[in-house]
Amino acid sequence: MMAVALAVSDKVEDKIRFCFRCLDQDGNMKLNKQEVLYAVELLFANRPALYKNVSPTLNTPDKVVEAIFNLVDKDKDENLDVEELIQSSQTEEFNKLGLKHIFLS
Ligand SMILES: [Ca+2]
Ligand SMILES: [Ca+2]
Repeated sequence: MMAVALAVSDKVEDKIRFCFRCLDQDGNMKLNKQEVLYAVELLFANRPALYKNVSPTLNTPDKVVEAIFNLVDKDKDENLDVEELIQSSQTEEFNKLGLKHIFLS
């Protein structure tokens, strides 16, 4: 069982690292709010159903970006790094904010 769990978590980590690089437009290994907003706006455009039933606090891309930074940006430097994302991927909120669809699809 241990081996299975490790294999799965490696895969999640690989996917996050891959998507992170795609979204990191200036290649500085950090995602700023603009880069995350771009991803969230794409998600809103492509998967409108995803946000249809969410609370009013998450019904615009800007609000989702704020919520993502509150969750993921542990050191509050206004940038998301890949380790912060991998840590956050274990949480329920990660799925709720659509991060799963951004980084794990
Ligand atoms: Ca960047
Ligand atoms: Ca940070």
